[in-house]
Amino acid sequence: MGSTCVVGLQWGDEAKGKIVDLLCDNHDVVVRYQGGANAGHTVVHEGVTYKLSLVPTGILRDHVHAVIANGVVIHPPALLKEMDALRAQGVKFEGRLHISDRAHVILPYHLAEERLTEESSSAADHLGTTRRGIGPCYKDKVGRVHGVRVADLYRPAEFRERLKRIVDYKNRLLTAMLPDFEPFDDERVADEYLIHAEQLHSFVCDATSKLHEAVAQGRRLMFEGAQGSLLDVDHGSYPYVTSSSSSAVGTAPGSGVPARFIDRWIGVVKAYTTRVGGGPFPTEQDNEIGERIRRIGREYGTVTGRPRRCGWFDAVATGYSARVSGSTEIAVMLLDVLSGLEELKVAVSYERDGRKVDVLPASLADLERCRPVYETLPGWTEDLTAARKWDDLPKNAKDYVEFLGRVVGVPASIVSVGPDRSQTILVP
Ligand code: 2SA
Ligand code: MG
Repeated sequence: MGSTCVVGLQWGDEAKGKIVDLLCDNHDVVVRYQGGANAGHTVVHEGVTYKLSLVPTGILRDHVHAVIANGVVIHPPALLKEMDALRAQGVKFEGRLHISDRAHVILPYHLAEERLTEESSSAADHLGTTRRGIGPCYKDKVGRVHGVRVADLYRPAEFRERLKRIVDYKNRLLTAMLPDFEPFDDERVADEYLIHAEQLHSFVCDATSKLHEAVAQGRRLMFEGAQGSLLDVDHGSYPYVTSSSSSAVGTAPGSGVPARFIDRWIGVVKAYTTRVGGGPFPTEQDNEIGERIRRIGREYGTVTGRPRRCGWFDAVATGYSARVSGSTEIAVMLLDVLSGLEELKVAVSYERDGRKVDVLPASLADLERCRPVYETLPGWTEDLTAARKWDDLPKNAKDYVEFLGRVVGVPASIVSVGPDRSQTILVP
């Protein structure tokens, strides 16, 4: 058996963490390859709830090595805080957590820059980000001149000197643009980050080489996506996306491990759709159906607490992202949330200006004009949370799952009816 990739096929929060945790039984290394502390994974493991953000889910299993690879952007205070919280819950990382020296570092001015675009600019330009400095850090990475990588923190003299120039540049920009901006003191920032660097030192390594060694030794890797494929900077609903390759295409650039080593590509979907933040959402139900889903599914952002927008399953958007992410199977999560709805709708195509549309259009304006064309399926009244095998599910629930597989284009292999490991059904 080879390596696996687990990504969300919608706009994030598909409960990927549960699937990753389950599959840890058969994997040796779990790799985060993109995103940063904007991610929020809630995992219930042996009855205990863990909140993970930057640290890969695999950390909860003693036999698993957890790698924060080069494609991730790291905010050291956020990472250290998360590590402290996990330590307090009894998780031990020594020798198991590996942080890439090529990963980029989020600095305090990135958070200020995000305030600039999310608060001070015209409301029409607000994206509804998590304000964790993700976009500005990736911008500096691609822009090259101001990018700071983890390795840079271990050359203190050069780091101080370079930070002075960067902070001077950012201060001038931010003073001009942001009302009541307090300029940063580069020496203080450097002092603070050098202490963080010291605390993280024993975990920092050449993660790319470590992963290559693991592959050569026949270890099984699992790539854990954060956010969802429709938030991918290249393939998602741009510009309402995150700044990384959050679909499965990001595994290779984000880790240095070629995609040919991965043979199982799991696309995780919710039985409905949610989205947090701005942007088009054709099947959104801004009504009592959406409220019901939000209430029963507890659909609030794990990082920001924002209520998530809720709606019907969108097979146009999800079929598209399954193709982009090369999904070989889908895992259908939170099926139990739909119990009690008389009928269920699934968008099977869109209609724009009287014409049928089967793919996600590139232009935001076009996507905003798309109206979903629904197919209606009968619901079920039974509570599903006690179901443990396929035949425990009512017929209409089985038909719904099979229908999703058909319209997305890859079969459903796993169904989840609750957060616990035991609430997982393998589709025969
Ligand atoms: P950012 O902060 O630059 O990545 O925001 C850009 C868009 O990406 C969305 N985004 C997310 N969507 C769903 N879940 C995410 N993680 C948290 C969670 C979010 C939270 O698990 O609930 O707590 O609010 C996540 N991270 C980024 C974001 O909403 C923007 O639309
Ligand atoms: Mg989440």
